[in-house]
Amino acid sequence: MIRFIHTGDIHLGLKFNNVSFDREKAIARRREIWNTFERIIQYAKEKEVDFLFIAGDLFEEAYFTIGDITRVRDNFKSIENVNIIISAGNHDYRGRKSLYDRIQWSSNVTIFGGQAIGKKDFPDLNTVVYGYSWETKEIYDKELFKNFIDIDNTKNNILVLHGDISHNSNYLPLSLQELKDLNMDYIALGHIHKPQILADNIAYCGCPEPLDFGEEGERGIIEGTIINKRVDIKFLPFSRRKFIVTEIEVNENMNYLEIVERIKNIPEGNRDKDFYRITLKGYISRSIDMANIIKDLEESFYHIELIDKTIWDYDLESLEEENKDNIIYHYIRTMKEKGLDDPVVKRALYLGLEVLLKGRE
Ligand SMILES: [Mn+2]
Repeated sequence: MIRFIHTGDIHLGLKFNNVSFDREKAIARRREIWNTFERIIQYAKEKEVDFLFIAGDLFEEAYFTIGDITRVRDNFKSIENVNIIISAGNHDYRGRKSLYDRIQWSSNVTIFGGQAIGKKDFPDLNTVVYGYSWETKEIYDKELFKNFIDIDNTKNNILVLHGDISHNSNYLPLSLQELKDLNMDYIALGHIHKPQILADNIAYCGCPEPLDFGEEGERGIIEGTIINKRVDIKFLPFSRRKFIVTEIEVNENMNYLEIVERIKNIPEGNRDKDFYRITLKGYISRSIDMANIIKDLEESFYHIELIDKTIWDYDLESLEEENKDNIIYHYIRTMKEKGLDDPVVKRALYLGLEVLLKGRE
């Protein structure tokens, strides 16, 4: 039996320059990614796994320093009983001046090269691990498996690879069928940040920490075992924070406090920790001060972005009364005849009124 952890797409060192949260949170997020990486290392030690597979994009080449890579090395060195296997990806590609080659690694670390698929034998564990590191930022068509030699089926065979399961990609296009045809016991993939188990023995682990609002949902690592050539994997949530994008419906009968409470009681996630982007929809009383709502909520959430898509509610009877001589009256009458029970008509009426009333002012 062998035990492993599969991770990748950690993006250590990322600076978060183009995100919607502020500088302070960006700096904190950068530190959190380091902490999560170090939690993975600790977890691998506690669980006494045989292998830690890192399927590329361990770090951000553009922002990484020799000090940073030294910190990575020291982490790896601290779990010398765990075999660490790295296939570099597009963000940490192993080019001529790669940081991977500027440091002395402990003997438990294997970093694959980029000419062809490499192979490392672990006879004590009856396991062979295959891998391949990117040497450039993009790979169009590599025909990686063209000359792939038959594997030894008496051993556990594992492939660690960073690539894109897609017909047309600049990021090492792969097909699920060609991967299946390799007859590996497990294929640990990286590149896609959303965790996806593609077959019993093929998975993207996803990033352990989500990087922005495009990366909603649970993030974590994959834990697995191979017993008598049968792989068993499970996804383990591991991220410190989540990104949550959702909508909340309000109505014209809700007062200020009720609206604030409705948002605070959002069922998804944990407002002390997670990043929220909430779109507010429905009709809202004209007396509600949206700017104040946002201020009040900022104190209750670690991070909240409120997108206001509400429609102002109007007192139709008094509007008709005040506008007996003009178009507003006729507009309300016409729409009422169409039937305000139809939500599309009601929405059209209220949006139209907003325009007409603004024009009048
Ligand atoms: Mn990638």
